[in-house]
Amino acid sequence: MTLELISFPLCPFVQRSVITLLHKEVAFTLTPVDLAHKPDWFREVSPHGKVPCLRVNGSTVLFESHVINEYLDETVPPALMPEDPLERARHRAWIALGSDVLGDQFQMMSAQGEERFSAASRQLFDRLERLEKELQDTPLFAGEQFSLVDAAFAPLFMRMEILHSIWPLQRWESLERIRRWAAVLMELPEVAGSVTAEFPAQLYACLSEKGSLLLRSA
Ligand SMILES: N[C@@H](CCC(=O)N[C@@H](CS)C(=O)NCC(=O)O)C(=O)O
Repeated sequence: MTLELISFPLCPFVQRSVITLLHKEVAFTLTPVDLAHKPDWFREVSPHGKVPCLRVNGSTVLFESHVINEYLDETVPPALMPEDPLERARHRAWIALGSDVLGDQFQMMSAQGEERFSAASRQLFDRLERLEKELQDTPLFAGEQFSLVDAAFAPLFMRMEILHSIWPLQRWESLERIRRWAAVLMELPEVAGSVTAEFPAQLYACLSEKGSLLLRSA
């Protein structure tokens, strides 16, 4: 099986799939795309013009990070989704919430004005506080075993920690269980290795280019 992940270096949805591929120790290639100038071949393979896309065996192209990750999970051991259908559905639901929160985080990071920043950060932290209540006192979402929920939230947490180091976010500080979970995730080789050493500087440069309020307030 050949796996080509069509990617963009700063995309947290791509990172979810990179983490899953690294966790499963499966060989893959990365094809970066300039999202500001999408090439024709990319428009043809990606129905919604977004990354990640996974090209399997040089032909079939999958899109949507949760679909890609579930396909990888069904075809490459070890299984990272629970066997029990109800528990599996619960994991899918939290992964979907993680996608919404990534949207909030993007809005918060891109906001140039106080009003948009406050609305995005309020929604982000309200949702994270609900997640905090769901967590048990375990190192990872589902206990000791790594799951696709871990792969889904790790990119969000990595960005939160970088943002928090630039501009301390009080409500992030107070999410004790999430931050303990985040600390465990950041130590995992598949998470640490899912970005390059330049990632924090690239994120900073992107925020600066957007005129992010976060940097102006730092
Ligand atoms: N729901 C999608 C979201 C993917 C997404 O939003 N990707 C962004 C980059 S982080 C993208 O490709 N944006 C390009 C565009 O919207 O034109 C997933 O989970 O894969």
